[in-house]
Amino acid sequence: MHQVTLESNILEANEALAAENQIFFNRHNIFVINFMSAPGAGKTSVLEATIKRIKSDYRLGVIEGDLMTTLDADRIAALGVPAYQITTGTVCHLDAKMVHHALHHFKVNDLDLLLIENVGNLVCPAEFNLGEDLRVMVYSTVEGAEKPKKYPFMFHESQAVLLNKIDLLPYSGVELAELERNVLEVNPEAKIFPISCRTQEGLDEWVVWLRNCVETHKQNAMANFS
Ligand SMILES: Nc1nc2c(ncn2[C@@H]2O[C@H](COP(=O)(O)OP(=O)(O)OP(=O)(O)O)[C@@H](O)[C@H]2O)c(=O)[nH]1
Ligand SMILES: [Zn+2]
Ligand SMILES: [Zn+2]
Repeated sequence: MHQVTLESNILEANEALAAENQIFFNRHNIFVINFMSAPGAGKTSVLEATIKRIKSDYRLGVIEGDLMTTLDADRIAALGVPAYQITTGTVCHLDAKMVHHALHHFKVNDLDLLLIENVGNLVCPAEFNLGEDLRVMVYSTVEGAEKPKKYPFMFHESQAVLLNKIDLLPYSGVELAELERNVLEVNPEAKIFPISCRTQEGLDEWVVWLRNCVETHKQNAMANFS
């Protein structure tokens, strides 16, 4: 019982800070994406593939969340994009306060898009709002077609679900159509992209959709402003 109360207090406090982040992002015209997945599903690989496709059109910044190392931020910095690594120690998700602090390490007036890679964890990152505009889940198809039913929350909370590593499908016995059905059962609104960061299949389609989201958001923001 105590634990439940404590958790709801933590989540409430986080919501308040996330709302502040959102106001800040809107004021600075920064579109923010929160990438979530279980460990190793391919978040950093998706970021690399996405950045290569959009970096000439948008001014990018990346926040990396990890328990220990700066390995992921090093991979992003190698692409010439400003990257800041939050090392959470034992905390298995990012929260709004950590993102707020990380923002001090960026020139926020020079950002169009902020890409956030959450800590690899299939459960609690989806509970912590960061003030983002878009939530994207990366799922490694080889983990099984049934996982959306067993771990529904992150699938439910994401606007886009990237079904990664489809190059491995022939070896895994997982049926893509069944996996897609299960994602849609949990989240009928989800936009699903089967992709492979190894072969690059499906990534162009994902980036077309992403660009469209960003442009729609910009137009809505301008309409509200005028
Ligand atoms: N075969 C195959 N391997 C992939 C694909 N995408 C990523 N990988 C591999 O999967 C492993 C994990 O990829 P990452 O991009 O580091 O995954 P991540 O979600 O960022 O991992 P964490 O940050 O540790 O949670 C790496 O060895 C990648 O090379 C893919 O589409 N196909
Ligand atoms: Zn990563
Ligand atoms: Zn956690």
